[in-house]
Amino acid sequence: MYYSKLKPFPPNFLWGASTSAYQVEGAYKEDGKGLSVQDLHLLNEHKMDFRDASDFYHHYKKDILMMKELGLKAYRFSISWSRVLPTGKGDLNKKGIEFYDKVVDLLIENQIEPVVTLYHFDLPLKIEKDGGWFNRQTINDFENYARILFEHFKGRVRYWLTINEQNAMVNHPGAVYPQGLTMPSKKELYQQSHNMFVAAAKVTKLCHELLPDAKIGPAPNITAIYPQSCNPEDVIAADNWETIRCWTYLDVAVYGKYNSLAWSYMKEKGIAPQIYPGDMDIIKNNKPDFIGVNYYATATVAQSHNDGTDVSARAGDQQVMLGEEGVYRSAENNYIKETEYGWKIDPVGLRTTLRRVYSRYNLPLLITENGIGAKDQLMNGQVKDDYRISYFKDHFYQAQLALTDGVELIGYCPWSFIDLVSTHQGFDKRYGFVYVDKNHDNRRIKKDSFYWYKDVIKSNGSKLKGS
Ligand code: BGP
Repeated sequence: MYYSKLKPFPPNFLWGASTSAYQVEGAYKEDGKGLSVQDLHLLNEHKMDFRDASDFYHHYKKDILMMKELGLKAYRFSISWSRVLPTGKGDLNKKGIEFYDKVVDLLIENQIEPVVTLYHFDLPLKIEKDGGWFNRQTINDFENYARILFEHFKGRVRYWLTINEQNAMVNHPGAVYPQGLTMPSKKELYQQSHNMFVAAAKVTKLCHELLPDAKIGPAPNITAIYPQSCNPEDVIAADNWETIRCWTYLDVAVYGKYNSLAWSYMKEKGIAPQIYPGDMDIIKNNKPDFIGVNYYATATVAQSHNDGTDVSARAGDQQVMLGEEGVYRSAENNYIKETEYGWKIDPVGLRTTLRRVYSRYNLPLLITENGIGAKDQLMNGQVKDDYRISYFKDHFYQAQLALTDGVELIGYCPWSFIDLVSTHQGFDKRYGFVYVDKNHDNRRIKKDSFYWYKDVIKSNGSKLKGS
């Protein structure tokens, strides 16, 4: 639909940027921090490990001042559970929580709203070894950890995210099961996921009780799935995968019940989780206040052949759809360009995704991740990332169109504020507005996109147009 006039971004729009603890902090065992599953990532030619990351732990003051210079209204980051509670439970690590005190206070001092993710892929290793999310005790441990944070940051943190990309952890468990850990079966993953739903609902309840002024929600990886053609069988395949990959997760969180198609799928595959008495009541009675949307790229799929060839051979990550026997096959889409890492660049898909999420759930939406990973080059002290500027120009414009469509979009936190360790490609793949020079003591260099984004925020997005 075309509009003669676009709705302006609201005056309190949360122009932000995102990171996660294990991807930026470094200091992986400093000041009493316990190990998380992410600390097991091994070095190889592409993947540096996460032990040093962007060394935000030692650079946070300068980094937050750069956020201020950028004009950020919000900073979405995660707290490392094992920095606060080294084994995931038991005694509080005072120095660990003090680090987050300093971060939160400095953000507030600079009028930057902290948006805190409780758990972003970095389960404390001890908890994982005791059974991880498969063990129902982890639900209680997560609740205790959240209680500590809610009580501690009361009045300071008003936006909370429960679990980052629960759906990516089910569909691409490699991100959270580095070498040295046993990869669970699919059935176990679905049980873990069910336990996470219960944990998120309990924490949502706690947040509402302890922090009546705060808002809390999930942050799944959501993307519209296109059918390869108007062949009705392709349409069914797209519906299958969009439901199984995306809506299942939000339907449980928001409506308090499993999507019927997703449930039929789980039954057919023999992976339906065991639901314990009281689980669905807790979930149903504790709905999120908003939905965090991590959007990178749409995907295109075709009808299943169901002949043993539906799963493609190429290696997958969270945006590459591999196909699933009897459910869907991955397909090409010649209308859409892609990044050098094979992720589709689909700004219009962002508008479609936001419209679909909003019309299904009618809750305010916060874009908690979106961005382009690239092999940025530092030359003569500069990073000329015009491709990133063009990416965000197009995506911000489509977000404004979604706003005009009526979507209640409260903010946009691109991934990422600063270069950080990519989940799959280490430091080769950079996302930040700020470059981290790994060869010179992690020094920071503002990229061209930093200055461009600064103007966007300053003008509250009033000069945007798609390229
Ligand atoms: C999301 C994760 C982030 C981040 C991002 C980019 O799925 O929530 O933690 O990693 O994807 O992905 P990658 O690092 O694999 O390029």
